[in-house]
Amino acid sequence: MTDYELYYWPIPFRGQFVRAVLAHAGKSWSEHDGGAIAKLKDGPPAHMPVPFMGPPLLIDKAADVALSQTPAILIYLGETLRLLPADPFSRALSLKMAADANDVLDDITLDGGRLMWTKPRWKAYVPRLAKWMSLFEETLRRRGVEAGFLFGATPGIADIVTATLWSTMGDRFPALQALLDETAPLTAALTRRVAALPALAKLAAKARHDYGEAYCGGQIEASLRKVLGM
Ligand SMILES: N[C@@H](CCC(=O)N[C@@H](CS)C(=O)NCC(=O)O)C(=O)O
Repeated sequence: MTDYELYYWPIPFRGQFVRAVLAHAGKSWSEHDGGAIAKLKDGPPAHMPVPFMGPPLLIDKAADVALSQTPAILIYLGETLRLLPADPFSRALSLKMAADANDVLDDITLDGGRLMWTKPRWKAYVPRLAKWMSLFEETLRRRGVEAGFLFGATPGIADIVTATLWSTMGDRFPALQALLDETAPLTAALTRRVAALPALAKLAAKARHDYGEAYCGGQIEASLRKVLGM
């Protein structure tokens, strides 16, 4: 009997934010395979635990509630697992950072593979990816995050999401890790600190074991690997 049920593809992409928060909080969850996700997603809304277009979808069994939309799930977990700061502005800033991280994933997949990466398209995009990195960096700089975490003495949703975004990407694509190290050193350092926390390091090792090199999956990942010369 697990605490949660997660519907997400067997890849370390958007749903990895949710896995990371659950792992960090010491919660247990079970996952459904691709067939079950497709059946639910393509079935009638009346049969859905929550009306949703795309996974992740999380069911909190004890509370008997279900949510989709990654930032909504993250904020719900932040509230219920006490991983959000106390003051309203910092809470909203945590949501803003989760939404930014989710937007980066839309960007790097060209909105879920509506188009494929080509060399010219990637070349034109790299400054925007570097800009995303420098936006995280500026937030960290303004908050003076040199050794600790974004909103206090312990990691919260914003730290976990930031670290999961950049560590998963950097681990799969060394060229993008190099871009992060060069463009956003505070962010790279926070990412290393948070990703090294035992529960998150264990989750990353599990992702490597379960999903191999996979990142966002599908043809869009193949095109990303191609433009990165991999
Ligand atoms: N805005 C949604 C996007 C969800 C989404 O795009 N999910 C992808 C996987 S990363 C999917 O499989 N979508 C299928 C679809 O939209 O039909 C979120 O933040 O959760």
